[in-house]
Parts: sequence; structure tokens; C-alpha cells
Amino acid sequence: MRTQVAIIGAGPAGMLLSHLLAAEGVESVVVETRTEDYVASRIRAGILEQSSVDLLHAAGLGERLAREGDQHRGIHLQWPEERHHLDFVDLTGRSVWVYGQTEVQKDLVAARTAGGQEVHYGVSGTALHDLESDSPSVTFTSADGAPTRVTASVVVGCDGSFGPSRASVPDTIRQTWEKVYPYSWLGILADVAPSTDELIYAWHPDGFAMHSMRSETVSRLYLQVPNGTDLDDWSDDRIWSSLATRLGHGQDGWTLTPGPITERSVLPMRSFVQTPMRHGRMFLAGDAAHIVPPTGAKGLNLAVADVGLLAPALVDLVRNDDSRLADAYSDTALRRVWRCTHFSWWMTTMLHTSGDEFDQQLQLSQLRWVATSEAGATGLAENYAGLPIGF
Ligand code: RFL
Ligand code: PHB
Repeated sequence: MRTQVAIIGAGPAGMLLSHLLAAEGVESVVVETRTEDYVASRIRAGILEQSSVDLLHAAGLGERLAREGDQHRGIHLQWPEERHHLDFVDLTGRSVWVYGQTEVQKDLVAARTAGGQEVHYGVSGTALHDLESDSPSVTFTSADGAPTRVTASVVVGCDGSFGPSRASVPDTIRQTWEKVYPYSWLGILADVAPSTDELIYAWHPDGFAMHSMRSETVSRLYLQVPNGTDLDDWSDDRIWSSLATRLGHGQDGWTLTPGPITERSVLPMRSFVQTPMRHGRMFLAGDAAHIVPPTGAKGLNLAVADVGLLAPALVDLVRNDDSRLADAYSDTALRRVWRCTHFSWWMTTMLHTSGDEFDQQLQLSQLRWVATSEAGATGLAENYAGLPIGF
């Protein structure tokens, strides 16, 4: 089959790209290894920054987000005996929204289904071909076993951290940077009302902890754990009592209410960037090009920002044969990618304990500065609430 843009991956990057292209009359085909249900129910990001929310509204995808999303003015930053609220709206005029990636995905799928988007779920053996030619293609075996080729003007790799697109850039051209952190997160979803109005990021000598949420009745919480942690070693009681200790249960009358745990997983943490984000007629967007540790809440937001830049560039390229934005895409996107990579590393290393006592004192000093100096707080707020898309 033939289309204008072949998109690999039906996660938020791929589905948002197909939506933005369709709004400008550019046709695409999406291929995805997983099932629609699997992609829609994967528990991942929870925070949307201002520019992501603005983009979703501008794309006509903001109706449920406006109704069901929860706008937060800032976050609580804490360490033993101290909790400080950073108000991003006062500091930068920008805010963030609690609206799960699962909800963003549902809105995208609903909009693309209404628009008649062709999405091939459950494919296998995805491969990219002829990327340096004017008619690159993607081959795969469809869910019912048929070998299939999609030939296009452009191929976009939105296939996340394990997809084949990034490796299709020749080794002589691509450059990669990677940092693996010496700790993981144990994340839980619990059927209990959040014990906090806004997110709590907590430094503690036992390790980092965070209290996030999905709704008025569902809480999302994380604990720093060693790499290689086995979930079987963490009973519900151990999880809740560790969260209570690290989040400061009993401090100034604050209490953590436990509840039934409905999902749990261990997430390794790494930073990764591959450049350039384009090779010939193949472009990379989202986790396919870069991974950040979740501490800065940037992964989904970076995927949205990439696509926000890429969609108009592809419209110009395939509709008007104008390659200026496409030629600038990689450099423009990477400016923001490196900013968010730095911010995510900075939040991660400020908040996670490594066992080094000298580092601990530096972390506490930095936390005190960020929480109590307007200059320090504004730096965190500006990065967390997010810089404008074209930054
Ligand atoms: P995705 O969502 O991984 O989607 C890629 C899709 O490509 C498919 N695929 C293939 N399709 C066809 N052929 C192949 N060979 C393929 N190989 C793979 C995959 O099945 C998948 O459906 O990447 P995308 O679209 O770039 O979106 C990125 C985000 O999902 C990711 O950055 C965020 O979830 C990261 N993240 C967070 N980001 C935030 O902005 N704020 C947060 O609060 C936040 N919290 C998180 C997070 C990620 C987490 N995990 C589990 C990694 C919290 C967690 C726990
Ligand atoms: C989440 O709600 O899953 C979440 C929130 C903020 C983060 C990471 C994850 O920094």
C-alpha cells in the first residue's frame, strides 16, 4: 500500500502525529506491534506541562482534559522535618496538569477512530527500507499473517525505546549518549484518595519517595529501590510503611492513607539521546530518540513537543515540497531534548540517595536553596512547568 507518511508506533507520539497530519490533509498509516487495549492501558506518565496542554487544546483534543484533568499550581519538595510548596504559577505564570498518559492515549485513539485513521495493531517483524531514497518503505507481517509493505514519502519512527527505527540510522552517522542510574523506582497504583493536594517529591536517607495521583480516588506512589529489586520482596505492608517513613507520616500532623494496591512494577532509570533525529526520509520522535528518568516528568511532554515541531515540518515537506522546517527539525528538537535531559538528571541526582555522605550534604544544601530562594525555585519551576515548544 502507499501513503504519505508511514508511522511506526501507536503510542502518544505516533497517534498525535497522525492526528496533526490529518488536520492538515496529510494521510498516514500507523503500524504497532501491540494490541490497541495493551497500548491504551499501559500505566505510565501522569503530568502534562503547560505547552503540552496548549498543544492538545489547539489540536481539538482538550475537551476531556479540561473537564477531568486536575490543574496543579506546583509541587511540594521535602526532606526530613521540612516540606516546602513551590508555586509555579506565582514563579513563572505556568502550571501543570494531572492527566494520565492512559487518558491522553484514549483521547487520541477516539479522535483517530472518528477520523478513519488506518492503524495496524498486532504486527510483527517491522523493518525500514530505502530511507535515503524518495520512496522509503516499512514492511511487517500483519496480525492475520499477511506480509505487508507500506511505501511512503516519509517514515517516522515513534516506536519508543525498544523499536527498530533508531538502529536504522547507520553507525557511521548516529551518535548516542547514555547514563544508567544506580537505582530504580518501585511504582504502585492504589485505590485510595490521594493524601496530598499536589505532588510530593521527598528526599529521605532511606531513598527517594514520591506521592502522585491519577484522580480523586486513585493514588500513584513511587519508592527508590536498588537495581534488580524483586517485587516479591516487597509486601503491601513493606511498601506502605516505607512510603509513610519517607514521605513524613506524622510530621506536622500529615498522614499517609494506605489502600488496596492495583498495579505494581519496578522501573529501571536511564538517560539516553541519539542524534541526529533524522536520516534521509526517516525522522525520529519521542522515546525512539531519547529517554529520560521519570523524576522530571518530561518523557511524554518531550514526545508531544517533538511531534509539535515535526508535524508542520512534514506538512511543508510532503504537501509543498518545502524542506526548510524538516531540515531544521533535528537541531531544533535537540535543543529542548538536551534541556529536559539535563533537568531530569538534575532532579534525579538531587533527590535520590547514593550512599555517599558527602553527596548527601550537597543534596540537602541544594534542596534548601531551591526551596527557599526565589532564584532557585524559579529555575525548577520554569523547567518543570515547561519551556515553550520552540525553545
Ligand atoms: P511509547 O509510548 O513507548 O510508544 C511507542 C510505541 O511503539 C510500539 N513499537 C512498535 N511498533 C511497531 N513495530 C515495532 N517494531 C515496534 N516497537 C515498538 C510500542 O509498542 C509502543 O506502543 O513512546 P512515545 O509515543 O514516544 O511516548 C513516550 C512516553 O510513553 C514516555 O516518554 C512516558 O511514558 C515517560 N514517562 C513520563 N513522561 C512524562 O512526561 N511525565 C511523567 O509523569 C512520566 N512518568 C513515564 C512516567 C514513563 C514511565 N515508564 C513506565 C517508562 C512514569 C513511568 C513509570
Ligand atoms: C506519575 O504520576 O506517574 C508521575 C508524576 C511525576 C513524575 C513521574 C511520574 O515525575
